Amino acid sequence: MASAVQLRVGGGVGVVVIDYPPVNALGADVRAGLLEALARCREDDSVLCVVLRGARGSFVAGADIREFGQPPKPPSAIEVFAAIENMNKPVVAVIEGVALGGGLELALVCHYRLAVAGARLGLPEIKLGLLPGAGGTQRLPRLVGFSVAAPMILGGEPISASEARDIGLIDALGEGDLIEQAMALANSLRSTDGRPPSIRDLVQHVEGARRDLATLDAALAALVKRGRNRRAAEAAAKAIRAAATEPFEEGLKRERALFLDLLNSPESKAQRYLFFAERTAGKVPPKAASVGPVDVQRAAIIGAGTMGGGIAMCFAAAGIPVTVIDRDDASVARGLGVVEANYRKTVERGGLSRAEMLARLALIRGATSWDDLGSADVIIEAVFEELPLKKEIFGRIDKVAKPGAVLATNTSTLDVDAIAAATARPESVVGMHFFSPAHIMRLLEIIDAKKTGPMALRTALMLGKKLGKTSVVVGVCDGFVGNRMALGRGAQTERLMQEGVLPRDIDRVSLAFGFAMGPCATGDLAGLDISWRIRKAKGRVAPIADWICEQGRFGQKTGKGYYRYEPGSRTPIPDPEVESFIRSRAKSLGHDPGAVGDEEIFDRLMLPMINEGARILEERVARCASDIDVIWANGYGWPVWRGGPMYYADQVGLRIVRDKLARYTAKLGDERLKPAALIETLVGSGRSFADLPPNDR
Ligand code: 3H9
Repeated sequence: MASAVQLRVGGGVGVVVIDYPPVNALGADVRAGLLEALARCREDDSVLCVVLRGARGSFVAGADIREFGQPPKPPSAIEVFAAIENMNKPVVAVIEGVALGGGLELALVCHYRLAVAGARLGLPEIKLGLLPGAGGTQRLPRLVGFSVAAPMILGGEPISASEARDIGLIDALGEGDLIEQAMALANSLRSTDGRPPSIRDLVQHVEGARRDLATLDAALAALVKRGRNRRAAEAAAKAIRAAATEPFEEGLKRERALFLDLLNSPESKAQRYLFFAERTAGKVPPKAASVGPVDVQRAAIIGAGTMGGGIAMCFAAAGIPVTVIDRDDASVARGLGVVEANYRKTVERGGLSRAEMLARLALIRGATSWDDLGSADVIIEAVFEELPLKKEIFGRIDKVAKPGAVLATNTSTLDVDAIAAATARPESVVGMHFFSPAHIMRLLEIIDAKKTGPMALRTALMLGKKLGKTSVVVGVCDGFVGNRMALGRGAQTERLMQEGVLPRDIDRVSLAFGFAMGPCATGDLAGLDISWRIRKAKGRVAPIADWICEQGRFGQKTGKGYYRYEPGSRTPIPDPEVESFIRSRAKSLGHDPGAVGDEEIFDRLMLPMINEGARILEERVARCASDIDVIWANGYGWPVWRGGPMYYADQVGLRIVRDKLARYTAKLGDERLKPAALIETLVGSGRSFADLPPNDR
């Protein structure tokens, strides 16, 4: 038998163990091994019951994603699953760790399911631009009902073992001797005709859904609307509907056809690319490979503003006690008040239990005294974006922090080398650039400054993982990767407005591409005064953006920015005051408002980002193109089903990118649009960004 699956027979039970590192995915060897093990169990009269489990404390993480796009290798998952479902002896899935995607589908063809506390169960295929392709869309609704199954399939979020028990996805929570418990379960639930029960035969939920298809359709339509990859969401909804309207076998066929269509879609390819890109980005770089991270038992944050509070919430969610320090009691109280209000809103929405809120609040303490810093293993500075202030703060931190503590700055643009130089221990200083709102946004840019030591870097990476972030290590430059590229786009946004293009047109073109928000609405959300302050400090001028700030229009927080907002609403409404200013300014500069078409707007927003990304690679600020894509997909609303800006450029073709950049350089006389040397080199050698090996930063 293939070593990916082991069978142990004894005491009336056949224990089948899937052992296929790293995550027991259902690769070809696993599928073949399962068929063989089942055949042996079927023939062996001493086996009364089969237990299926995963090695190394985890069940199965799904299909082997690395096999997608390769010629299919028999046996198929469908074939193996049918063999399990039709087995003449009960098969019990014992779930530890994760049962995801094809892993949960495997558990659904078993006759009984048992999961231990801490296990996570779900169908995350939608996050890869797919739908469950081995019966998940047909069996899950039959087992737990359509109203529970549909959000699990279209949302892709896994649930806990106790939630799974509550909705009837598993038969029991496992504890103690799991094999014995599995056997007892199979015996106690044995059906009267002696044949093990199959989910495919359950009719109650199907009949219910058929009686009220309008409700199902409305629920599916609402979920599709929320889907990021519309094509995958629509396909998943169709498959779920088929579970209600078609016989089981027909539903399976429908699901399969929809799955195969998605598998070949450019959207899913892009999302699968991002899946592996995120894992590559999270790897410990060689520089930090030989050291262990600091064991972070206690954290401190300096600055109780929006960022500081959000970061504190990340620590509390990870169970790490954190002290938030600000200059006076009022600032601390204000900051912690915002944190508490955020939690309350989440509790009201059902996103957190009251008990969990209280537990998290108990982990966050406010203080005004710097003495508290002495016990922290990591200190994160999150004060205003002003270099002299940050340097002064690091000088003070240096005096009170314990030896070996990691000192992190949350700067989004400033020179981490200069900040580190304010201390006598620059090797302990690292950048940890969280994105706002910090407790929600997944991206963490970790800035590996010139003197950042391996321990500080390793700790930042470990913390990123603990805090549930997607981390990317980058080097020092103005704005690091994300903001530096956004700055390139920002310059063109400003320039387009000077030529009479309205914020709503810029945003419309961005939304049509798939961005969750356009750059103008994003600016309004983030607060326009922040970049105004940075521009003034750096002596930069942006006539339209500056005028908007001079009118006191700082975005949503003042009820107006590029747009206006009704009280209590976040919906941007085009504002005639701004639009007439833009139009008249354009005319005074000799431009014809309305002359720039959508294609040019799109190119001028997109190409500067790609060009800047190429320069970032040239300068080794980022390790590889896919790291840049991870940053944009996780921190800047880039549509995941388009992979990321560098991936997108490769799909368009670098020659086209280069030629367009050259054309806009000539037209606009803007040197920043001149094709980066790296793009010229790659075009010259017929290569793409993806062909570049990771550099050794
Ligand atoms: C599916 O099932 C389709 C079916 O409906 C139809 C057909 C049956 N395949 O994330 P980590 C690798 S679609 C291959 O760093 P963690 C990953 O690349 C699938 N490889 O660890 C990495 O490799 P490396 C539906 C996989 O502990 C290593 O495992 N399932 C797969 O933070 C460790 O990964 C999913 O979408 C895979 N399925 O998290 C689940 N999964 O070390 C996707 C992981 O070489 N996976 N790898 O870089 C996950 O969510 C997380 O990886 C998991 C572990 C929670 C499992």
